[in-house]
Amino acid sequence: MAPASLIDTDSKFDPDDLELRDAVRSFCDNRFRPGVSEWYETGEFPVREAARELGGLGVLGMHLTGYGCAGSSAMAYGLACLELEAVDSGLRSLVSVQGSLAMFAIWKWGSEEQKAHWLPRMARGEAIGCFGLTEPDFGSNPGGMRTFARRDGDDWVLNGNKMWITNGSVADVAIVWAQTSPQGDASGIRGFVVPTDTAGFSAPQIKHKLSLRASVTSELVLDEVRLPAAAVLPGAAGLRGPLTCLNEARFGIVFGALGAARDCLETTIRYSREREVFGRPLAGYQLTQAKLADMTLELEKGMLLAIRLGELKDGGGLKPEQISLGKLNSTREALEIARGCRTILGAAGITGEFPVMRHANNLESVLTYEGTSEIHQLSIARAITGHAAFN
Ligand code: TGC
Ligand code: FAD
Repeated sequence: MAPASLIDTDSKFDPDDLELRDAVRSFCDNRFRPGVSEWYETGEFPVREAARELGGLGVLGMHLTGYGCAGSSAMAYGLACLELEAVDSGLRSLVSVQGSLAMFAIWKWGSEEQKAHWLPRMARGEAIGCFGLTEPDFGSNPGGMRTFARRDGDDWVLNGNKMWITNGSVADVAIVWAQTSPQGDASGIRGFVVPTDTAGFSAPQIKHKLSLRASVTSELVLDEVRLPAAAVLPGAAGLRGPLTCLNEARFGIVFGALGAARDCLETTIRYSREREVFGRPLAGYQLTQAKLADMTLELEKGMLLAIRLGELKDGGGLKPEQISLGKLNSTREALEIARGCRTILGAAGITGEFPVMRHANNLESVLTYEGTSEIHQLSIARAITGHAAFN
């Protein structure tokens, strides 16, 4: 069990949400924790099997309503993300991309046919989704995307490349964002539901990652991919379409990254009490205690911010710049905590025997995806100054 929070953050959650949190924690500890170090080392993660099991647990699209989704509170979704990421960021990524990006895009912007066709199977983990926004030359600035969808009669024909796409090569369906305006107006960006067995679609896996190794990351290649008129997401026009989905996944990361931090801290407190240096436990030295106290403080502060954002989201009033505060804080501080914990573990900290360096390496990706720290700083600063400094 995780150590109790010194400020009893559990008292801020509903009993039902805590019950769900405990169920996710226990499932992940039993099912995923034992194998995760090896999956990370080999870079082989059984996505399809894991998706079915996570579907059975009810966490895929859990905060959506209808179509086989649980309709949980935002807070419960955040807590589930926290427990998933306490095992590995790759596990939380799977759930984020499936539920908050691919399923949410269909749920929020899709037609009734698209929803009925994909969502129940995706909620059960029988169909896997991916979300293709980033391109090789357009990551932080997706508005410049070059993937193009042209009309041909009633059909759409897609050409282009997406990069760094989680679950791309194992997905059954890809949500692909493409420009439809020859002038490149941001308002021309549309979303397409692309079954991955469509001719012209391929998804080579990206190898040699040193972070998020228990997760599949791929390129998407779209070469004259012909889709019927019904493949477009009717509700989404402009950059607002994909960015609205990012809000959902970023919210999950606010809680999720703190799970990785908690796991590092728990491991390190245990280690420091057992490890003897100069004849007595490492935990008894003031320098170690200062580090542990500071890291505990950051984790508690991070939880308070996450809980406040959860309250705002459950109340229906969470704004993008508020999510940016949480995403920036949780990822930055979780990475600092992981690195601080690594120093306390000494040489043992660099091995896979402990989860700390794996979390630290994963958090480098988490710091970057779903908007880099710099993008979130700019988003916060735009809200407080009224000046947009992105370009
Ligand atoms: P900007 O002019 O600010 O906005 C264009 C339109 O979008 C609206 N908008 C938003 N809508 C909803 N939510 C948000 N967060 C929004 N931010 C902006 C805005 O109101 C406007 O709408 P309209 O109707 O007036 O046209 O756009 P910009 O081009 O200046 O860009 C803003 C910026 C830089 C913040 C945005 O491009 C951005 O967030 N960039 C970061 C890209 C990013 O995060 N990519 C993530 C890809 S997916 C991923 O990483 C998955 S990782 C796997 C995992 O989660 O585990
Ligand atoms: P760039 O945009 O090239 O940024 C490089 C550096 O420049 C960063 O430090 C950035 O902060 C900084 N920078 C950029 N603009 C500014 C500015 N205006 N002012 C100051 N500094 C700036 N994308 C998807 O669409 N779907 C996915 O499923 C997905 N999964 C991912 C999984 C992993 C493991 C990783 C690592 C990435 C994934 N991504 C995914 C891509 C991710 O969203 C992008 O990597 C991210 O948005 C940053 O884009 P970039 O890597 O092109 O960096």
